[in-house]
Amino acid sequence: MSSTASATGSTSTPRHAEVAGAGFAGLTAAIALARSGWSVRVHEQNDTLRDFGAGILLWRNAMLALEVIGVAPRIKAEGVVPDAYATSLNGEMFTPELAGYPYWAITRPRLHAILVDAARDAGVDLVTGSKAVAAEPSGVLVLEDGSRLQADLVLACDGAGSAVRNSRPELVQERKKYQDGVCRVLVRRPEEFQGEEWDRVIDYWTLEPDAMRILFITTGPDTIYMGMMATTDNERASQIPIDPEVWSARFPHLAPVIELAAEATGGRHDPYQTNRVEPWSAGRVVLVGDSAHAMCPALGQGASVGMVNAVELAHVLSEHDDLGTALAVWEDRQRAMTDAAQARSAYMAETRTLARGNGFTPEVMETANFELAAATPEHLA
Ligand code: 3HM
Repeated sequence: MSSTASATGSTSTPRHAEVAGAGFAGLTAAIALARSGWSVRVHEQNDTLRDFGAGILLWRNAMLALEVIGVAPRIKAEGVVPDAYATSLNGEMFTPELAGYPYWAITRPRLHAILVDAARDAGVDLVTGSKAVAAEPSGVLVLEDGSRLQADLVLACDGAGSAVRNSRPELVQERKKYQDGVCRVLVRRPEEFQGEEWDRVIDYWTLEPDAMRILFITTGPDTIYMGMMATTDNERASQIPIDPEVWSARFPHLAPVIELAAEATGGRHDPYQTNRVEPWSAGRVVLVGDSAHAMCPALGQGASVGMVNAVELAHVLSEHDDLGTALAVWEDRQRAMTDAAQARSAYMAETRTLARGNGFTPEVMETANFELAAATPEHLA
């Protein structure tokens, strides 16, 4: 594709952003920038705009970010509030009190579709089949077909394996892999799982002879999200499609729903990993989302921290005319919260503390209670 994006930075011409990646972070940043007057184009390498088939929990911080970009009402209408968060270890069930930490559950495809609609409504140009491969600090996004797109700001929202980030040696990354990984699938909610005991999060663990876990999250009357965690060296338990035999052997009472998981399409397996990058920007190129701070899913905050940082970036850019100042202020504000979220999720993954059902301590929940600079009293109401 070719482009003639403007990059004047004057007050009369809108500032222009080129965004690599139409995931949660890229779409959220695009919506927030477009709503504050930027012209925005998003490049998605796939031929369709979608997310994979699983679910997601959205805590207060994520809901505030979604409130700021105007999509929270749809999340509330189309998602659900689970009744409780129960944990079962070796058959013993406990339900920790989570008062003060509200959360919503929704399928990832639904959240993604809501963000796509909001991006279109905000005037974002969404281009599919367009793969970004590199960026230059002068504000150039380079596509696989050789196009060079000039922008005031280039956002690399192309995920943990970000090609755009990897093209910039000054953005130094440290990667760490952990012992576990998770298969994530969305199953149709069958007749036998219509009872209200399934309107909850239920986290089933066994730790012997090795850790295996099935996390059920209700995502409404039609679907249940299943996160099936195992050590990555347990190869049969670390693959999609789900191997029903190996899972049912460890969770015999869940065999009927494991069968459904085995039939599910659109799921995926990911090893737990952390990806710390410093700094988050180089000239006019900035990393937002997993490209900057992939984290273990144990805290349920990976996508949410990306969406928060995206909304905060647009806010800071509206407060400071000078781009360098804005990016420095933004990274300074968001870095401590993000580092802490990565460290907490890594700790929870390493120690498997959620198995004991007391993982959601006030310290851990600081991420969920992060105060967004972009949120006004009206968003908080
Ligand atoms: C919401 C959530 N919580 C925990 C995990 C995990 O530990 O893999 C995944 C999730 O989606």
